[in-house]
Amino acid sequence: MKGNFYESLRANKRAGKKSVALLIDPDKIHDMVQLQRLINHALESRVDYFFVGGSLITDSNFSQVVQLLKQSSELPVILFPGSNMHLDPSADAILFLSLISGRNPELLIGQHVLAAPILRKSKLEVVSTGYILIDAGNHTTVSYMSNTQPIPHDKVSVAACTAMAGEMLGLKLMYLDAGSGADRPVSPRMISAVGKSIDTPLIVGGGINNGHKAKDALEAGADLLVLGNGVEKNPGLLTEVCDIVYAHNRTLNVH
Ligand code: 1GP
Repeated sequence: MKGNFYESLRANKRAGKKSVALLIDPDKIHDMVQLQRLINHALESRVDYFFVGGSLITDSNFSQVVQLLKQSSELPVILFPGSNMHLDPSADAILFLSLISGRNPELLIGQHVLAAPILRKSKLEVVSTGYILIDAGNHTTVSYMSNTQPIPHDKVSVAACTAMAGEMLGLKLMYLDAGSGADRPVSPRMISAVGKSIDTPLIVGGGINNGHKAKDALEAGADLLVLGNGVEKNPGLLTEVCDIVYAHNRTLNVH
């Protein structure tokens, strides 16, 4: 399905349809049997996308993970890279992340320059994404690894103006992230303010570890929810959140 990821997000947003991505961190996959079980669970739960990535990947099974995902399902596999080393041409698309909440030039443009010629040769769909880190109440790996300060949890208008500026710069997608394993997810108030400030699809993730938090984020205006850590701890969460999204989409008469 190369070339369709962004269009699917746009079409879903126009229709008011919500979706769910399961984030797979290759470092937390110890063997392919474990991954296959997770894939089967995700398919039964009816997730929409697989995201693959992590802020720090120390294991070398990145490509193996992407390949098994591609072999086992038709669902789009989207790279969510922590650095320019996390590229794999067999995926469908890549979130070409610019960390616009931070002021680290390496993550605003530096890594992108290194990755650009590799991406140009690949068939990956490249989706420019404004990546906005929000303070989570605890120190997440991403805030440490990115050497940036997240936007304070209650500074709603800073987040909204950051997203607005990102859209004006031509970024096609916005990702509000409290970071993996966040104590506090992004607040519904902030999601709502950001959503109202931009026309691009809005991804929200970080610390969504129960159905209430997922529902709050959806109702506030998230188009796509990303679940990672919470599913590792409680696999039932995935089905619970997918059921919430499915029920919402059924009211629109789209599935
Ligand atoms: C992290 O948004 C993702 O970048 C998912 O966060 O692992 O906390 O679900 P969790």
